[in-house]
Formats: sequence, structure tokens, C-alpha cells
Amino acid sequence: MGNSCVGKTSIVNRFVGDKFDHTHKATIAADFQTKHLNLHGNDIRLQIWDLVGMDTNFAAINRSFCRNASGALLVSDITDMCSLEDAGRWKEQVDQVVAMHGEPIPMVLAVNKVDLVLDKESKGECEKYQQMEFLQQFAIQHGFIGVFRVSAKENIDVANVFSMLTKEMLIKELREMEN
Ligand SMILES: Nc1nc2c(ncn2[C@@H]2O[C@H](COP(=O)(O)OP(=O)(O)OP(=O)(O)O)[C@@H](O)[C@H]2O)c(=O)[nH]1
Ligand SMILES: [Mg+2]
Repeated sequence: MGNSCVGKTSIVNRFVGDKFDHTHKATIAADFQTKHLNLHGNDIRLQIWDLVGMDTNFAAINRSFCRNASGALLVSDITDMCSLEDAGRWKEQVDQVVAMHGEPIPMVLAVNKVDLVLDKESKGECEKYQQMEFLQQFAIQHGFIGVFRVSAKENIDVANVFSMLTKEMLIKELREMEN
């Protein structure tokens, strides 16, 4: 989830099909793709829902898609501070509609398009809100289990975002099975 144009579809396409498209085709309502993973000997079929950008409000359609989710990836664009602030807001809204066994579902923050700031950063010209230290504080404050600066375009850390989220989802499932 995340604002429109932050790169949600691009992240899923990179992760599932290892491909990238420079053009923006707005997602209508929702798409989903599946990906098989093996994590620590566990065969996992991830069902990944790619929801419509939510600039205006947390639309009813997203609310219903979220209800059965066991984890969520919130995406922002590193060049757009509003999209980061909104990601914090969407997280609160997701917490209100979905809980697993009385607890919030694990959510990871992916700050996308990091390729666009790497040059600036090497010259020390990066904005504070684009830097990892700030983002880590932001993630802690908003209750994300982790934050990554990623690039769907350059394939930076995309797989790591999904592994972290999936591991946390798996831990929750296994803990629940033991109880
Ligand atoms: N430079 C750069 N551009 C990116 C990256 N990821 C996506 N883009 C571009 O950003 C634009 C929007 O990407 P989408 O993946 O369609 O964004 P979205 O969040 O799915 O958009 P909606 O479906 O409308 O909500 C496209 O032109 C992409 O090529 C990235 O990592 N780096
Ligand atoms: Mg899309």
C-alpha cells in the first residue's frame, strides 16, 4: 500500500518477475501476484495484493482487501516527503481494520526510488528525511517492524523487504499454532 506513483506495482513486479517498466500504468482497484519462497526450510506461497494508490483516503475497497492480510508493506517515494507521512497514516488506518489474534499485523516500510538520491548522498546533499537514521526513527515511532530504502528500478533491497516481512508473518503463525 501507499500513495499513487510511489512504485508499489514496480516493487511487486521486480520481486515476482525480476522486471522493471519505466512507464506508470495506474493500478485499478487491485492486482495480485503470487511468489514461492523457501525460508529456513519452509515452503511458502506468498499472495501479494497490490492495492490502488490512496492519496485521498483509505478507500473502502482497500479496507476490505486488508481485512484478511497477515502482513503489509507500506511504500513511499524517497523524493516525496508527503508520501512518507502518508505511509505513517495508512499504517494507523490498517491497524484499525485488521488485527491477527488481537495484535497488529507486521508491517514493513519500503522507501522506494533510492536510486534517485544516491548521487546526492555521496556528495552529502541528501535531505534529512531521506537519510536512514531519520527513517529508522520514523519507523520505530510508527510501529513498523523495519524500514528499507529500496529501488525497484535498480533492484536494491527489494527481496530483503519481503524476506523480513515473511519471516515475521511466519513467526506469528508458528507461535499461534503452538498456543
Ligand atoms: N527511479 C525510479 N523510478 C521508479 C522506481 N520504482 C518505480 N518507479 C517509477 O515510478 C512510476 C510509478 O510506478 P508504479 O509502480 O506504477 O507506481 P504505483 O505505486 O503502483 O502507482 P499506482 O498504481 O498508480 O498507485 C513509474 O514510472 C515507475 O517506472 C524506482 O525504484 N526508481
Ligand atoms: Mg500500481
